[in-house]
Parts: sequence; C-alpha cells; structure tokens
Amino acid sequence: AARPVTVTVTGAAGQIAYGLLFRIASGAMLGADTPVRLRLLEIPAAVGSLEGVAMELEDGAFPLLSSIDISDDPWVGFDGANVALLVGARPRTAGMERGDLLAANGPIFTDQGAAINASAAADVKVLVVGNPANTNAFIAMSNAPDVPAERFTALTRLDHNRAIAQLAKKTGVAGTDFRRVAIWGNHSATQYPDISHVTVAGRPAVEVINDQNWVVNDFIPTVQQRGTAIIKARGASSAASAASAAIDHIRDWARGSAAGDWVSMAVPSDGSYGVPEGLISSFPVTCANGEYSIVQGLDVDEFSRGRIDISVAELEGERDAVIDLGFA
Ligand code: NAX
Repeated sequence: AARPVTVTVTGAAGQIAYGLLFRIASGAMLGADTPVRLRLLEIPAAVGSLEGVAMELEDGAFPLLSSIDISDDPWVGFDGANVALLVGARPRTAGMERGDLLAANGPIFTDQGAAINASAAADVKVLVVGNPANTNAFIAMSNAPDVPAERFTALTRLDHNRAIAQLAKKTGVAGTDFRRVAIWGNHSATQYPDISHVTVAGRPAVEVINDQNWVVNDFIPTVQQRGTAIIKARGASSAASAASAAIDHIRDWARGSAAGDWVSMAVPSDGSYGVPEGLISSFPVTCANGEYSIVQGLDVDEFSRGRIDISVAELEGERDAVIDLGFA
C-alpha cells in the first residue's frame, strides 16, 4: 500500500472545511490508493466544535483515513505536512476596508508561513483558500524562505469552474466539452476569466458563442461577482463549491491535469505575460509529475491585456500594502 500522506487543514471547523474534509478522507483528492493522515488546525475558541467534526470523520469509517490530529498551534499542526490547505482566515466584517482585511490576516499567514518553513515535509504543497487568498499566500511564501517559492499557491479553480459552468449554460454544451479556460490575476472582482483560447468540442468558443456583448457584459461580470451572488442567495459564502475546487486544485497538481487542457492556479509569477516576478497571480497551467507549469506562448490580445493589467495592478497594491505593514 502507498505511504500515508499528511494533509493539514486550517480553519478546520469552518464551513469550507466541512465540505472538504470528508472528500479528502474518501480519497477524492489524492486517489483511492493513498491513505491520509489529517492534521486539523483551528483557533482555540473553535477547538470544541472541531472535536465534533473529528467525531463525524471517525464515524465515516473511511478506509483511507489513518489518523486525525487536532491542534490550535500552527507549530504542531503543520508538522510533517505534505499538503497544507490554508482555509482559515479572518473574515471581512461590516465596515472593514480591504486594507483592514490585509492587516487582520497578516499575522495569521506570517505565523503559518514560518511554521510551514520549520516543520512541514520537504515536498510540501501549499494551497491558500482564505481571503485575500493571493496576498495571504504571498505573505506565507515570504515567511518560508527555505521552502521553494513555487510550492505556495492560491485558489482560483473555483473561478475557473464557475466560468465553465456559465459557458455550459450559455451554449447548452456539457462543461466537459470546454477546454482551455483561463483565469488571470487576483481571486477578487478584478479577476479576468478569459475565453479567448477556449475550444468547445474542438471549435473556438468565441465563434460558437459569437456574442462579444455577452462575453463582456454578462459572462465576465457574472464570474467576477458569483461569490457575491451566492452570499445574497444563500446568506453565507460559497462553501461546498469552494471545497470542491480546492480538491480539484490539489488533485490535479499532485496527480496531473487532463491532456490537452489547462487549469487555473494562482502561483508565484516567473515574469510570464508581464506579470511581475514573485506576485501570486492566476495563470493557465498544466500539471504533471507533481509540478505545474505556466502555459507559455499564448497570444494576449489588447482586450485581454487591459483586463490582466487591472487585476495585476490590484495585486501589486496588495503586495505593497503588506510589505509596508511588515508582513513580507
Ligand atoms: P468560516 O468562517 O466558516 O471558517 C473559517 C474558520 O477558520 C473558522 O472556523 C475560524 O475559527 C478558522 N480560523 C480563523 N483564523 C484561524 C487561524 N489563524 N488558524 C486556524 N483557523 C483559523 O469560513 P469559510 O466559509 O470556511 O471560508 C474560509 C475562507 O475561505 C474565507 O476567508 C473565505 O473568504 C475564503 N473563500 C475563498 C474562496 C476562494 O475561491 N479562494 C471561495 C470561498 C471563500 O469565500
């Protein structure tokens, strides 16, 4: 049997984790042949509730779940982590500006980055889900100098999946027939969901759809604002869909993405497409052998260039703010 993989999940008593943990335990993330050790991290006030979640995990009698450990100490929670899912974050409360949110999250991701640096496994893969995800990942990466920077990523797969869902709805074609969707930039309302390279059952999607007005005035804002629409409808932010996207992100990174297709991941830029080096920005990527590569050589037309630049400028502003605050 394969060696157990240690998976640390922060914010483990929260609503995304409630959608995530049972799927990890079932093998949906790392495969039906890979046993998992779960290390669950919470703040002290939520440990009681987390104990209840751990009881439910036990009651799932998952054959692949070899152990569950609970902690409120990041220095314990990341010990030996091969996969670290940073879901917990300080939520934005009424009256909080984006700057306040960055300031509230800085200490969390500074500590967690340092703890990952000190105690995670040498092959650790980090996915930040907690918002502002890209910049929280940037802070964690900056505080983990001994971990290769490319191991720090943030979740834009939910945006990617949302884009596919809108394309499927518009055309009546199954989502599985769309290839080469790309999300660029920040996981925020400035993100750019790009269909210029998309094919649908082998044909260019822009030709099949043939409705640039829909792309600009419906598709793009719908994907950008989908999180807000869900909060309005459900009275709570996206949880099960975010959990599912996190599973997709790690599954593809660890086990490879589908041939002939891309996925979207926010990863440290290597300077590709003019995105400043080190900024954690979403790109189209392919994954193989446990590594991702940014898709190279795409034509970026003037419209796309403008949209990417807006989101990248927002990320640069966030980066500069957390550097000024001393978090990176
Ligand atoms: P919840 O408030 O339900 O759960 C968050 C949990 O994190 C809480 O139990 C809290 O006690 C815990 N927590 C806070 N600080 C912690 C710390 N320092 N260490 C460990 N645990 C800590 O939020 P939930 O709905 O699960 O969302 C979690 C995060 O995901 C939020 O920041 C949310 O904004 C973000 N999202 C990101 C998405 C993405 O696509 N990147 C989409 C969904 C979601 O909005």
